[in-house]
Parts: sequence; C-alpha cells; structure tokens
Amino acid sequence: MTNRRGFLRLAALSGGFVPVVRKGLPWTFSRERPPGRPLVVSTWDFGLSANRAAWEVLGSNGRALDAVEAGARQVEGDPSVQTVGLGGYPDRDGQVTLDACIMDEKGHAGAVGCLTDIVHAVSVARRVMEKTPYVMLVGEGALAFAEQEGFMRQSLLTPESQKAWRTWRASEGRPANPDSSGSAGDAGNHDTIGILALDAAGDLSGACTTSGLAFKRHGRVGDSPIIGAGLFVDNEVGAATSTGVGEANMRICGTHTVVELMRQGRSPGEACKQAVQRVVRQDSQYAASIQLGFLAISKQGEVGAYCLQQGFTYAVYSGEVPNQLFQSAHHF
Ligand code: SD4
Repeated sequence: MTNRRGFLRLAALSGGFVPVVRKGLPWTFSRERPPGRPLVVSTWDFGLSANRAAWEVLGSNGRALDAVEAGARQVEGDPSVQTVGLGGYPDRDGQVTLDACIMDEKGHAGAVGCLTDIVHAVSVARRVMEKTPYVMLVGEGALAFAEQEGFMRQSLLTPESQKAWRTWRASEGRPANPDSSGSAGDAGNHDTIGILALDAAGDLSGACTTSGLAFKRHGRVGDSPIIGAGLFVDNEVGAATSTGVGEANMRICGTHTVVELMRQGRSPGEACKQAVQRVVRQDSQYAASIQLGFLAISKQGEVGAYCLQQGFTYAVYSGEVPNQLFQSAHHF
C-alpha cells in the first residue's frame, strides 16, 4: 500500500486509474532478458509520469541520456510536485534552490548545486557536462552559466510552496537548532526524482534532480547532484540513484557503492540492501529516524530497490512491463 498522500498523487497522475503498487523485492527481470529492450525506472509515484516522458524517447530507439533528461524535466516542470523544480519547497530564507545531475554511458557527468530561478536544472547540468570541462557548477556561477546558455529566469516559488514556507516559519521555523529541520523522515520531505534508463543500444544513463530538503539552511547542497551519491552510472555494470536524507547517503558514496556491489556480482536489489545496511551499521539510531532509499538497474535490465523506512515507491516501464509502481523493500 502506498500512503494517502502518494495515493492521491498517484490517482491524479494516472487520470483516476490507480495501478497496483506491488511489494518490491526482489522484483527483477531475468538475467536472460534479451538485449535491445529498453527499460526506464524512476523514484516515487511521480516516476510514472517521468517514465512516460522517457518512454517517448526510448520507445523510438532514442538514447538513454535523452530519455532520462526528458523524464526529469517532466517532473521539474510540474508545479504540483513540491520537492522538485518549479514549486519546490524553498530553503529557510524562502528561496527555492535546486540540485541536479546527469551521467551518460561514457561516464561523462554534469551537475548543478544551489541553482536558483531556472526550472530545468537537469538540462543545465547536461550543458555543464557537454559544454564545459567541469562536472559541477554551483550558486551564482551556475545561474550565470545557465543564462549564458539561453535558459530563462523564472521564479520557482509558487503560491503553494510560499504558503508552506510561511506555515513552517510560524510553527517550526525557529527550532533551537535550525539545522535540525529537514532531518526527519517525514513523507513530504524526501521526494527527489532519480531516473535510470537502458536504451535499445544497450547503453545506460541516469539523472537526478531535486529542490532538496525543505526549509534547509541556505547554501546547503545535498546528495542529489553529487556523482557517486545521488547518481552513478557505469555502462559495464549498471546504474543507481538515491532519494532521502542526502547527508546519510553522501557519507557512504551510496550509488557508487551500489554499482560497485553489482560489479562484484550482487543483484541490484541486494546491492541496494547492502548499501542501506552500511548506513544502519554506521549509526542505527540516526538511520531509524530518517528515510533513505536506493534504486538500481543492471546492464542486463534487472531492477532492484531498498530503503530504510516503508513507503518508498518506484516506477518501472519496459517493453515487457507496462508502466507501474512498486513498493521498495525496507530495513525498519
Ligand atoms: C537531499 N536527497 O537534498 C535529497 C532530498 C530528497 O529524495 O528529496 N531526496 O538530501
């Protein structure tokens, strides 16, 4: 079962038709899956709409890189998703700041951190990858680069996200430790879109984009734009992405860990599980208080996920499987 909020969002996304959310692990395609069959997976319920946009590319033999960008842009441009792109929850100063990255089959990567006023952070990340010798640009430098590349400035703060910020300020906005905000695993605070695709040519790519933890300290950058934390792609092995409290992930270079475990022969699901267990071993009390989830695919088209707390959903769409949601297995 998905939670009430997820159910409502799911119903809205699917035009009233609510697919069954299946219990996750270990849900895989067989290792004998023939090559040339595309596959796309995305985090959370809005992964359904991301997958649909990505499938427009994959279904016509397009490149995985173009597919993941299209899927990520779909969610970034949706103002009803308050954790990604336009309409994202602002930081504690009331400013929406975005983190995003993208990685292709050749290991090329681009990222932006703390980007303001540009809806499609993932596309700016792609320009960083393709047009600069760098991997990451942040803050004012990232915004200047985006404008130079022709991206239009736009306020990302919708009336809804501004209202949420005002409510937060009125209630919890002045905790004894302001940095404690956003560290709990509440459902509204950890819905990054991570998307991974395998194209008909057998190549892998991924993207990850978010407005980060709601009401974070200004300047805080999470795991999502960090290659090896929010996203990692190795075209020989597989790809992984992450959602949840970024600090816990960054401490274990989570998606790099997942891919390296797959390289050693673990299935995507088992690799995600072992990465989550590493976080638990570091500090089980902390791990019990947050959400963190990994989603991975292998070069062979197997899919797996694992998370700390119940409730992490992911969407899978392939030639064999119509676009649908699965419930990740969880530790606690
Ligand atoms: C972060 N990982 O900034 C992100 C938060 C999030 O799903 O929403 N993840 O830490």
